[in-house]
Amino acid sequence: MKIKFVGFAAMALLALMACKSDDDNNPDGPTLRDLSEVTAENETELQAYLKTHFYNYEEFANPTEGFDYKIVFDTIAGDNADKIPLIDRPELKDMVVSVDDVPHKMYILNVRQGTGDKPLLGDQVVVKYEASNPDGTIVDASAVEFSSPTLSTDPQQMYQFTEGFTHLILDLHVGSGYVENADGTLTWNNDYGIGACFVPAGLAYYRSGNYKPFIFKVDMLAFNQIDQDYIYDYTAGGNVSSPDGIPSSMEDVNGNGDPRDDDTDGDGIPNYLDADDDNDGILTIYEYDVLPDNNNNGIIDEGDGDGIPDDSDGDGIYDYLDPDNQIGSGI
Ligand SMILES: [Ca+2]
Ligand SMILES: [Ca+2]
Ligand SMILES: [Ca+2]
Ligand SMILES: [Ca+2]
Repeated sequence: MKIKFVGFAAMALLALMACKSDDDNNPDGPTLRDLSEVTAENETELQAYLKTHFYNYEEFANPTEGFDYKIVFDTIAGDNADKIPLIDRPELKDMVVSVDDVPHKMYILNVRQGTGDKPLLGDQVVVKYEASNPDGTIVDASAVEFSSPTLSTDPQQMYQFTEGFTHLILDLHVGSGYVENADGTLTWNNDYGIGACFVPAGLAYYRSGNYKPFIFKVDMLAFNQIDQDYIYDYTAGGNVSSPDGIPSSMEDVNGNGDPRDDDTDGDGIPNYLDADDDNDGILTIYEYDVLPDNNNNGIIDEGDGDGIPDDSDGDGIYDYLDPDNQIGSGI
């Protein structure tokens, strides 16, 4: 997929990353308020917002010609006194996410599901978004789409997006694609996922000293699988990219939807970043199914052509995750 980048969008991404990379352990970072206290305040503010505001659900249900398919929030008052508050909409759901053992309640408003597939954690996504506070202040927005992996290449960093924003993205499906215009711009087919989330600071920018709850709106346009493994190269004096043929989102060995907690060899590098998942000295790519020494049929470790994933020593562990057998043509 060909995706256009522009300077403004790239800057917006960097701003999000800079905020997220701040950390409790950073001696230069801000002294943070108590997380439980901030979360309780934010929950009260979000509840009040969701009870006193509605969104343009009638326009989405019966779109007039020229409707731009943007979510608009407004207060329930005056001419709008009879509107259904956000908190009572069937398309609003809540979930609880723990941060430092403090439960955080967040809300996802899934306005339109999208007709395509949905991304997994670790995929690269293309979205349009807007970040604001409940008082209406728009903090950050990309008028055009930008692209970023949802998993950082730094295993210590949770997400390149904030956690609340990531949960929204993972709830939405993409649409059927786009048309490329004569001038190179893209027009997305009008069937992509549209949603918003309402999150306390702990799932937004608490770690950078911003204690306000956030509202994120997202148009979910596209996603790609990416392959992020790296290896230390003594010649280069640092880590170099060494894709192993398995997309990051597929390196979720324990199947919990999160590739960050799968570290087969226990060396502190999760499999999605580890070019040799079982640390047997043979790179995963040589024990998997992508190079000429295997038959490249898309089945894990299917090297001998019998259609069954190879488990050479019969212990129930695929070769590429099994340190006590060393199958493959070499390193
Ligand atoms: Ca990989
Ligand atoms: Ca996992
Ligand atoms: Ca590892
Ligand atoms: Ca290996």
